[in-house]
Amino acid sequence: MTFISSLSSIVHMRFGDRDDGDLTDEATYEHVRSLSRRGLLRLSAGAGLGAAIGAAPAAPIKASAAAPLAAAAGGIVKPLPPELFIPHGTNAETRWEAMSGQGYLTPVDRFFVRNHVSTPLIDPRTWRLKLWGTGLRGAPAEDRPIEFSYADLLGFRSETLTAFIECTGNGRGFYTTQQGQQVSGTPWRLGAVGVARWRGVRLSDVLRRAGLTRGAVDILPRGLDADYVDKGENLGRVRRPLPVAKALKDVLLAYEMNGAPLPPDHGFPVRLVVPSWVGIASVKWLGDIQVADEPLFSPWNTRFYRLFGPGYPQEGSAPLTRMNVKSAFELPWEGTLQAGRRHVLRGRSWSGGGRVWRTEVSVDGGASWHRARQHDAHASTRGWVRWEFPWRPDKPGAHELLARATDVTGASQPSTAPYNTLGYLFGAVVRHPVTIA
Ligand SMILES: Nc1nc2c(c(=O)[nH]1)N[C@H]1C(S)=C(S)[C@@H](COP(=O)(O)O)O[C@H]1N2
Ligand SMILES: [Mo]
Repeated sequence: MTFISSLSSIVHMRFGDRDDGDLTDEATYEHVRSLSRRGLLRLSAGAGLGAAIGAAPAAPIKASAAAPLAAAAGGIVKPLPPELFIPHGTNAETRWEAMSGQGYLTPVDRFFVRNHVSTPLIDPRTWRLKLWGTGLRGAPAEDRPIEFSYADLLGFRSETLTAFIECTGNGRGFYTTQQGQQVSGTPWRLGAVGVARWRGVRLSDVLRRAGLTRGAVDILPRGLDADYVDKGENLGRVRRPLPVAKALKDVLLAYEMNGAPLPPDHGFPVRLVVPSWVGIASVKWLGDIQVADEPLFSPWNTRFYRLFGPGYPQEGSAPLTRMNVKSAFELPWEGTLQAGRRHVLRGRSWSGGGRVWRTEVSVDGGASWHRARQHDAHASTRGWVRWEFPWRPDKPGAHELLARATDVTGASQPSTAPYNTLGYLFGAVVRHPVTIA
């Protein structure tokens, strides 16, 4: 096999073939894209590998508004009772104590919502998923796309996947409260994450049905929510490029969440679920997907969702892909525990790097660590694990509880997170304050 044909076959690897070492981390993401920028993938098509590359250049993305029925007044449709959520503007954060006593999955009534704008209300009878671009046979133009109705998608073989979706800024508030650093963005604690059982259609099946070519490199899924205006600048609709390698590996076009149709706030009628990756990749209210034989760009992989700041290039790091390791206690923030009584501290740990291997707890500020008893040994590698640790506090006063997980790759949680101006990927051990009374 030549280098070029092996590259092409890796890019087109089947769903679930391999879990690691493929072209889906940051370094290789940039590598493949820069190779293709130099025309190598185009060359591979020219060399008779069976690719059909359209001659037309990719059309520029128009920042036009979609036409949903309406948008939810107040931005989010579902109730946001204060005992379940912490409000953050157009977003709502899950309170971790609301996960106490729950099963493995995050129920929809307490699943966090991250909306750039407002939840659009979409009629599934008129909704169409539109695919277009130079990475499809015949290079259909944006105004003459290949279309699938909601019923069409329900007619494909279905797939079920249990996976977390986590905002890249989850934990961002701790850059400031724990490390004294100023960062911009929503100051989430650890509640911008949830695990659900998603059912839908493999994106790979739909891409193939639409005529995916071997020359396709990137796709650009775009939401039907209104244009996002950032400090007076209209950036158009939410859209974030995704390498074809990841799109074919384990990405779902989801129409169900925890056994019921996707709720409006989580992307009805159809959203992407991009397991283990930054939440922004899981585009909600999917309207169209551009498929291209060249790298694609949008503000969501150029000015956002890269690391910026001292130690990073001017244009930022490579676009972020996998989430890092984190742990959270199912306890109120600044809650109270009774002294002289046995408590069972419970929590959950997860990682975009794969299954969490072990979680340790410290009740003395990090001086000593003890292994927590872990459940869900057979849970999805794309979900989380639950754990518990019995503790009998005796000294009344202020305390900090620490939890630290290690995933199968050996990645663990440091005591400080490296700074970046947008406050992404806070993976340090969080010092959870409690009062012993
Ligand atoms: N169309 C669209 N898709 C989107 C977003 C959005 O605002 N619009 N937010 C993204 C971000 S930043 C995250 S973290 C996840 C959140 O998914 P959830 O609201 O279902 O929890 O959706 C992603 N998909
Ligand atoms: Mo996010």
